[in-house]
Amino acid sequence: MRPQFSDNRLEPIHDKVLSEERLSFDDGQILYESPDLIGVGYLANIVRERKNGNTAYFNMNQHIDYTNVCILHARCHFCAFARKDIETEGAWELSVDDFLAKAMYSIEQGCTEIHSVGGHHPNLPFDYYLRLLRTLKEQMPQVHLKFFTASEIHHLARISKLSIKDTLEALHEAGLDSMPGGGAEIFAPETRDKICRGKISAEVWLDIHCQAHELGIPSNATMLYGHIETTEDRVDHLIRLRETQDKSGGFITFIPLAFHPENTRLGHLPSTSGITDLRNIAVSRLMLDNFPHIRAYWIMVGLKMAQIGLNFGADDIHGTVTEEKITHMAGAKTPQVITADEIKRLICEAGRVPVERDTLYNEIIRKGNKWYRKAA
Ligand code: V47
Repeated sequence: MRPQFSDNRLEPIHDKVLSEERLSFDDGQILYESPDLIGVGYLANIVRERKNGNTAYFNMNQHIDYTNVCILHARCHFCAFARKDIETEGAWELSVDDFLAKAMYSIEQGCTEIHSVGGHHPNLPFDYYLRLLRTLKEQMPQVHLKFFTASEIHHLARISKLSIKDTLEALHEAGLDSMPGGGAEIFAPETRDKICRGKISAEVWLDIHCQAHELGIPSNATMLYGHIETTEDRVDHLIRLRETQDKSGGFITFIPLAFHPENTRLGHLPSTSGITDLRNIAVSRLMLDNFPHIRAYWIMVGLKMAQIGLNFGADDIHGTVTEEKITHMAGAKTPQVITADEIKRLICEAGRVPVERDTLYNEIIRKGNKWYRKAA
């Protein structure tokens, strides 16, 4: 039975979704502007269930940010995390030993992934990053290390005086398993320039991910929404990611990131609404036809919205986290940790089937304190 859309511009998009035809830039604009959010969510859910059935994924992970000292601290207007130097209030740098101690604690709690990003530190030598990865891999070889945004990789290439490819290869060899999707912000050059002048361009961000994919390092992608970007900027961002994925194929998950204004230089802007959050989840599911997974990142959209997001295109709710800085320093009211049982309860209540995954979406099986990856 065909649904009744209150916005008839969704009719031809519905036909395309049913016949698995790629959506155009104009379709993306309509999806962002349509007053029929339920209709947009219905369409996204078709793609979500086609790709991932009734499953909703989560993982047991820990965020450990090695430093927030950042040479770009004055450039990124959306950031409440960065500090000028270690003397500034709220700044930190973790030694390899401190990092290891935090990671060990998480591993004892059953985490399968460490997610780590940091500022572009002016003095930490390249060797610090290699030692960090090597030490963790030695101590916890079964744990997946998802480290360093493309922007950090660019910084590391600069301080090591290596090419991007050689930098990635050295990090991979030291233990890097995949890269998170941060640093993408918004690709459209005029808007990007206004919110983070001097940060790597869209072209460089995309090229670094392509090079990582060629070396067998998969990655995620993000888009920061809810600041000064236009709907054209959002559609442009999604299409650039889709085109890159056509070429390189190494993106795993797309994570729309809801801007949190508190303590940032964009603090006059309002927080995103539930409608905007759900729409970004749904439109990304529809436009990114070649991305296997879309995440409702509960840290940023809240647990309640993430739960609803599972019926608006998302098939993943992120993980247990333990300690999160980037969003909480910008005023997030969500908790910093949630138990696996609570995640499972929320997923079941949303009518989905919870599956614990590792970073690459292999199912995790647990027996007592032990876990292993289910053979495909
Ligand atoms: O690049 C910074 C964003 C990103 C704010 O790949 C902010 O699995 C909202 O990318 N309000 C880093 N967002 C986080 C990130 C991420 C998170 C979870 C999972 C993964 C993954 C990646 O956070 C930054 C920037 O776009 N950000 N400040 C803020 N005030």
